[in-house]
Amino acid sequence: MPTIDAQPFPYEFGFDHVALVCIDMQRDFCQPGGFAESLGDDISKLQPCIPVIAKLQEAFRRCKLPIIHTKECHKPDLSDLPTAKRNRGNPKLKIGDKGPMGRILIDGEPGTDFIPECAPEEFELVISKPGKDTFYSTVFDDYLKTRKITHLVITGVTTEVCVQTTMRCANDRGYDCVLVEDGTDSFFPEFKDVTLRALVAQGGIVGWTCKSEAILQALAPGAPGVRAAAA
Ligand code: TIU
Repeated sequence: MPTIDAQPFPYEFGFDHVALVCIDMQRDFCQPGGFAESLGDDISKLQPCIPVIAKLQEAFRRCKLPIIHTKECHKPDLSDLPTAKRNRGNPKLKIGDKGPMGRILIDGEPGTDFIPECAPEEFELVISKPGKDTFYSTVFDDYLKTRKITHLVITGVTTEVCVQTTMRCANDRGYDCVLVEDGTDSFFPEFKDVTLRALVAQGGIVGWTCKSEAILQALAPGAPGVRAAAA
């Protein structure tokens, strides 16, 4: 049972009960010419977490531990898109409209797909979620309960929107969550900083944060328990 360096105190997880969660590493959020950039967001701010998440995915795959990928998107008929969400933001370019990489945030469109650096592999769970919260209107909770997963290593974008929302909702459901500090980014670095601080304040009121290196060390070949988990 590894115990890793974390804030506000060490984080312990069992190899049989942990999963990596990669939130919304989608082309429309992270790549040039996508939805976010067309709204004026600075996508360069989201680039640092990409190689970190790729490394964590590699380590979880090597240890045969589950990885869950989410994408924020809606059905082509927009039946799962609340009018309030469609009308929010820039009125010139709405969810469902034709954007630079296909219909914006519609499942199956090129811009909605994962960036290649962090893309799912065969048999990894992909959750298409209509909300910021990964639990809302998805199989996430059922999947975790069926597999007896109790500990979530959380990564993705953006820190204060879908990442924070998912972590708070997971915490309320009893999951022990650690957010990887260098495995998440925001268009607004000051929001990332304050989110990381807020999550662990008051004795870890929402959970833990850690550096990716702490997770990678715990999953490194030869680390205690790793060989057994990979067998
Ligand atoms: N994935 C996610 O956070 N969705 C967003 O809309 N984030 C923004 O920061 N806009």
